Amino acid sequence: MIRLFVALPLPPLLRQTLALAGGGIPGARWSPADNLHITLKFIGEVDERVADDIVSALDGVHAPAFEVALRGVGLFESGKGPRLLYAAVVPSPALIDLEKRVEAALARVPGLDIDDRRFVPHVTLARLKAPDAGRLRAFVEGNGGLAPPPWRADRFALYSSVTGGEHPVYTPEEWFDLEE
Ligand code: 2AM
Repeated sequence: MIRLFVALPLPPLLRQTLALAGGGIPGARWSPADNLHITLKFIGEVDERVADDIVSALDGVHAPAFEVALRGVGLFESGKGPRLLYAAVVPSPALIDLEKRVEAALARVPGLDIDDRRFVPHVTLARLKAPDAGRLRAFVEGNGGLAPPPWRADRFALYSSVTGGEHPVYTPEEWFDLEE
C-alpha cells in the first residue's frame, strides 16, 4: 500500500522563507521547508496497482500553466480550537479549474473513494496542539499582509507520504506538466 496525494510544489526559495518564519509559538509543530506544498487532492492509502491507474488518469489532465500567489495566513479550527496554521492561496479560476480536472480524473479510477471536501487552497505552515494563544494571535495578526512574489505553476505532482516520524516525508513520485 502507498499513501498518495496530488499537489502543486512551491518554489524552493519560498519554501525556505516560509519555514524560517516558524518558531516562537509553543504548541506549534512547523512544517519543514521540504514539506511545503498546495494539496489539490488527498487520495490516501491505495494498492500499488491502483497507483498505476492514478498515474494514467493524471496523465490525461490537460490544463494551462498559471500564476499562483499566497496572501496572508489563517487558522483551521476544530471543536477543540485551532489545529492548523496555514498560508492562504489566492483561489484563482485556473487553480480551481485544475483541482476540478484532477478530481474528475481521479473519479474515473476504479476502486478510489476520494473525499469531496470543499477545496480551500492553502499551505500548511504548522500543526497545532494546544498552542500558546497570545503568540499564535500575534503571528496571525503580524502576517496578515503576507504577500510573497507570485510564481508560475507549470507542473503538479503525485506525491507519496510516509507518516510515523516527527514529520511526514513527502516524495514526488510522478510529475505532470501544465501547458504553456
Ligand atoms: P493539510 O496539510 O491541510 O493537513 C498530505 O497529507 C497532504 O494532504 C497534506 O497537505 C494534507 O493537508 C492533505 N490532506 C487532505 N486531506 C487529508 C486527510 N484526510 N488526511 C491526511 N492528509 C490530508
